[in-house]
Amino acid sequence: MIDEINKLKKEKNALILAHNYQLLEVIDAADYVGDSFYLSDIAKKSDKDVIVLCGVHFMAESAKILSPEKTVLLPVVDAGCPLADMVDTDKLSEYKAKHTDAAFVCYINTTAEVKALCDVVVTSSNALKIIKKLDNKKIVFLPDKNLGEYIKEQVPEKEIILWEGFCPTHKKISKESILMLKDEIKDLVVLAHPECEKDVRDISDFVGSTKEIIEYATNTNYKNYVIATEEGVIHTLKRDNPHKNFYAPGKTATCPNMKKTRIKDVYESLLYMKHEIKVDKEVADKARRALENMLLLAR
Ligand code: CIZ
Repeated sequence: MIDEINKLKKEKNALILAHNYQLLEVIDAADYVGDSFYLSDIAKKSDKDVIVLCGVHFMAESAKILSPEKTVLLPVVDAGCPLADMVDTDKLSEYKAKHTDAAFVCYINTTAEVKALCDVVVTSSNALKIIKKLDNKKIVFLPDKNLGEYIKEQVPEKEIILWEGFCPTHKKISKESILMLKDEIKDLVVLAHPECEKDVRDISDFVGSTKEIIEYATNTNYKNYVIATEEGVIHTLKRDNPHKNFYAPGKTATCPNMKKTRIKDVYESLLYMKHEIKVDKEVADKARRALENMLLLAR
């Protein structure tokens, strides 16, 4: 299938991008693997005509907004993100009317309509850096409450108003499952994603995005790590660091949406040019401004 995919890639002048949470069979077929910021940036800079984005809907949408001239394909049409669906645009407009002195900062895990209503988009890799650079003292951060709370702890000088959103997969990672592993395994280093609950973050040795977790585990010389984020990251870490041990905190850290894409979906996506992502022009133009602000401020 990889050979067929490579043939189609040449024929259609296409690039395959995969998120860190994808299945290993998809990661192995991808030209680039990373977080959504990295993937959007690669899509934007690429000279290919077609981008196959193996991830969830908001990621393909962000790539399309940043590269409107390209054809962006999402192999599985119903690969969504429950966190991205936790913002109602009417409620967001009410917040905007109420907090006119605030900068509206949204996580990349949002729909194009929500990005269009915000000043700047952030990812877990660059949220802290970008929020520190903003002139506004007051920030409305949406939708992930845990990531927002984590930033709030690092930037006490800002008044950060949080939304009540959460990632169901990260929410299921429990402090108890980590403590149990720590009891069993000596010198276990705990690496957690900021979308985890506060009690998990508080017992962690390092908190960071998927990219930062991968870099930390690869560039340090410990033997045993527990990875408190979606388990796809563990497969990549094991493949690239065969002499280290990586443990999952229990059996719950699997994002069902990220695991919908199989290698055969990537093949069919290229073969039938499905599913093409389209974004309304007016919404895309406004959302692009917020995404480009991210690219600018993250430098
Ligand atoms: O930014 C991303 O792609 C997400 C959703 C998480 C991360 O930390 O990479």
